[in-house]
Amino acid sequence: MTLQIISTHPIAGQKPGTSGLRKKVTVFQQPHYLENFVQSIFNALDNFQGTTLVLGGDGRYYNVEAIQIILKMAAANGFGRVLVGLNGILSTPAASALIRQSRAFGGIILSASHNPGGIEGDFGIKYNMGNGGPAPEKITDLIYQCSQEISHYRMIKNETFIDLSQLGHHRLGEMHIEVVNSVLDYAELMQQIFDFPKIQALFHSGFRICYDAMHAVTGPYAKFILEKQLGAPEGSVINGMPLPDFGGGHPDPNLTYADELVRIMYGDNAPDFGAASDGDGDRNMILGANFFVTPSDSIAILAANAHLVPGYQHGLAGVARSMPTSAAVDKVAETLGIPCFETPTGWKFFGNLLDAGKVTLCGEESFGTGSNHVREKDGLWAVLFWLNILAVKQQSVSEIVREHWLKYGRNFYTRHDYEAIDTEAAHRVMAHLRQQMPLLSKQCFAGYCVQHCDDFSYRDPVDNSLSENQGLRILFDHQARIIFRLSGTGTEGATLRVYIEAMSNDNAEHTQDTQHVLAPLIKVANELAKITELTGRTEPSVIT
Ligand code: G16
Repeated sequence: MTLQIISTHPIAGQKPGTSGLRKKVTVFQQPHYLENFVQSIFNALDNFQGTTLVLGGDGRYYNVEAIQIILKMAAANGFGRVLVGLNGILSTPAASALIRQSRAFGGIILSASHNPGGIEGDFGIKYNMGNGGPAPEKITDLIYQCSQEISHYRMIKNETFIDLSQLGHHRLGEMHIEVVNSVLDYAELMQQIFDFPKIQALFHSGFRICYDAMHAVTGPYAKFILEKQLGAPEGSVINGMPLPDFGGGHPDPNLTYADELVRIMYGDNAPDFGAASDGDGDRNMILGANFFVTPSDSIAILAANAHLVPGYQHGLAGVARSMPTSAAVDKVAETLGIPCFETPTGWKFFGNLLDAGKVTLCGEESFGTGSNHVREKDGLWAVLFWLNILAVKQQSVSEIVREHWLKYGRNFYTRHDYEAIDTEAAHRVMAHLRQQMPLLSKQCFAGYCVQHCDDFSYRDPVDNSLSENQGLRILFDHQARIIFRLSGTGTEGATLRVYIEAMSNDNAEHTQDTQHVLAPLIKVANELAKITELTGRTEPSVIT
C-alpha cells in the first residue's frame, strides 16, 4: 500500500477544550479538518512506532467515517496495532478500560459526549494516554501548538473500508487491526468490583429499575449487565439502541434532557430506581421514586458507603471533586479521616491523583462519578455502585439520601446554565465580575458575608503543574458559595455556568425545595454578574 504525504495548512481554532476538540459535524467534515487534528495528536506524541492504539467512539453521526480516516493515518504514522470497537463503538469508560487492559500506548475517543448528534449536531475527538485517562493540559497544549504549525499529514492510500461490523482481524499496510467487543471485558471488570449475586437477589425480590440509555452508547452494555447478567426484567433499559442522532434527543442525563425518565420516575407506580447515561457513557443521573439525587450528593453517598462494596471494602485512599462540585463529599472525607482534593473542572485533573494512589473515588457536579478502576468517569459503574448499596442497605434511595443529610448536613446546590449566549457578552460578564471582586470582600448580601473571592487556580500535587483562571469563586460565611465559569465543552457561542451552594444543618429544612432555599443567593448571583443586563437573558436555559 502506498504512503501518501498530503500538504495542508494550519486551521484556526483547533484548541481542545475541557474534554477534547468539540465542533459541529459540518466543521469536522471540511477538507483536512479531521486529518490535521489527528496528525497534530500524532506529532505531539513520541515513540509510539509499533505500539497499540485503541480507537472508538459513541456511535454518533460521522463516527465510522472518521474511524476509517484515522485507521489509514495510524497505519501511515507507524502504529503496530489498532483495537477498534465493534461498529466503531466504545463507551468512554470502556475505552479507558481497554487501553489499560491491552497496555496500549493510548487511545483516540470520538465523542462530543452529552452534546446533540446527527448531521446538524456535534462531533468531537480526544486523545487518552496509556493510563487510560484524558491527556493532561501539557499534551493538549502541545497538540494545539502542532495544529497551528502543521504542513502535511500522512495517510495510507486505501480505497476499501475496513469492515467494523464483525469481530475479526485485518491488515492495513504493516498495521494490524482487531475489531473487538468491549461489552464482555467491561462487564467482567464490573463483576470484579460489585457484588453481582446481591444485586441479582435484589432484582429477584421484585426491585424495579428504569435505565435510560438515551439512544446512546451504553444501551448494549446496560442491556447485557442489568438485564442479562443481573436479572432485571427485560424492558428495564429504555432507549437502548444506539443511534447516530440519539433519536433526535439531547443525550445529557439531567432533569431537563432526560425528560422521559423523569416522567416515569415522578409518575404513578414509579420504579424503585432510575438512572440515565450520556452520549459516550461516562455521565450518570440517579433518581429514586419521586426523588432526584444531585451528583454532588451522589459522590458523597458513594464515598460514605464504599465499605459495603467488595471493590472498596478495604477503604478509600482519598477522594477528589472538581471545584464547582458541592462540599458534601468533603465532610465524608473528614469523617473517614482521608484527604479530599479540589481540582479544576475536567476529568483530566483527576488522572495524576489516581495514578499516584492518592484518591480512590472522584466526582463532579456535571453528573460524573468514577474511581481508580479506569481513568474516566463511568456512568454504568455509578449505577452499579448505587444498586450494590441499595441491595445491602435494603432502603429506598430517598431514605439513604435523607439519612446522609441527617448525619452530615445538607449542601443545597444548584447549577444555572445560560447556553449559547453571545461569546462577547459572556466575556463581558466574566470581566465585570473580575472587576467587582476586589470590592466584595467583607460585604454582605442576603444575609451572607463574603469571606474570600478569587479566580481558582490549581497546583497539581503530583507534577506541580499550575492551572490558572479556572472559575471565579465568591466564598461566603456559613459555607455558602457562588461560582461563575464559562463551559469548555459547548460548540455554539458561550455557555455561562453559575453554581450556587448553601449549607444547612437544620434537619427540618432538609426536605425543602432547593430553588426556594437558594433563591436569595441566586438573586445575588444574577445581580453581581449583571446577567440580564449584559446577556439579555432573563432566565437560565437549564437548571440542575
Ligand atoms: C467534560 C469533562 C468533565 C466536565 C464536563 C463539563 O465532561 O470531562 O470533567 O465536568 O465536561 O465541562 P464544562 O463545564 O467545561 O462544559 P463530558 O461528559 O462532556 O466529557
